[in-house]
Amino acid sequence: MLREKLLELREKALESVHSTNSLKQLQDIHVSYLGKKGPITEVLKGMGKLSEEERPVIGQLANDVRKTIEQQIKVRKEKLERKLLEQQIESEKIDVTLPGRKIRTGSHHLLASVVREVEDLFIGLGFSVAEGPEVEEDYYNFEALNLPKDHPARDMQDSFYITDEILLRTHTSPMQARTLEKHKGKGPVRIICPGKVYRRDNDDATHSHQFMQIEGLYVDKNVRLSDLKGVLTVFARHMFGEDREIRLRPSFFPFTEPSVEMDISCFRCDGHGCSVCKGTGWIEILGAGMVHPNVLRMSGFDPSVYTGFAFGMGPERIAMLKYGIDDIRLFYTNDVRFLKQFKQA
Ligand code: 2NL
Repeated sequence: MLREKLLELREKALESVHSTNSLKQLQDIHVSYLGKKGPITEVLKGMGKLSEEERPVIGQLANDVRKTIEQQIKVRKEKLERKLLEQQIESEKIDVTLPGRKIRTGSHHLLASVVREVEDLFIGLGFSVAEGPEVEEDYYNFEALNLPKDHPARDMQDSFYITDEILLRTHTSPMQARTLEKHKGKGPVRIICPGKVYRRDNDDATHSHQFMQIEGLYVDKNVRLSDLKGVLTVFARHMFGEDREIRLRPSFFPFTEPSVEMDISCFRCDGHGCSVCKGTGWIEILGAGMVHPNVLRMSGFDPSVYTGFAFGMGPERIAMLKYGIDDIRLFYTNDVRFLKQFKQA
């Protein structure tokens, strides 16, 4: 009777042990068969009723059953643990032969590169870079540049005013006026002023309410228009090729007298006439002139002792010509498809 019970227990226990795939379940099986309140303990309790001869036989059997179950649980446990480890190793496997992920690097904006290129050239000629506020006083933006309050050019340059006396600068010239003032009437002054400027304008392919300007200024004794021509020729050839010729046409700016507009011979057709130069062989690049005596005087320089030249250009225009860009808004809308075409090596 007890013998059959033990054999049946063994069979049932081993069957559960071999059919489970979970360590937790295996632990439960261990507790339920071999624990203090388990069926084998129960059998052993009933041994008192057995005869002298039967007792050691059943006792031996009970121990064997217990040992067999224990041993099979151990075997099963090791097998399950090994399987689990193998699964983990498989799932954590990495393929060391996969190519790495490409690191995408940023680059300078095309406008920044053009400004840098112009700066570097003028630094090489002995100029310093001067930068200043974009929110400017009316005095430096207009008054000090020979544009008095009733000057018609002030209406032409529709500006962003903040108060009656404060505005967003409409050109970088106020920085040049400030620098002249600081030198207290003593030359030489050789500066280049790059920066953002603002005008009230409706944006389209060729206009922007915010754009960049680079202005240059050279004030000293004996500075002549021929010096301006020489410097601008070096500039034109550096930016657009060694074969360039320049041409100065008379023009007007309130802050220079005389004033000129500079053209370069077309870099695409070498002056023969094409779509870039609209058949003229020449391309307009910048405005310039000899600093107006009134500007020198207002900034503390004696115009009978000092003379100077100044010029101003738009880096957007330079970049658009050089790289065939047809819409100024491309500079400000940060489309990477546009920007990445001008990545420097
Ligand atoms: C243009 C023309 C120009 C200047 C800027 C200047 C500055 C001082 C004194 C005299 Cl402090 N002149 N700047 C002179 C001539 C032309 O810019 O078309 N810019 C895009």
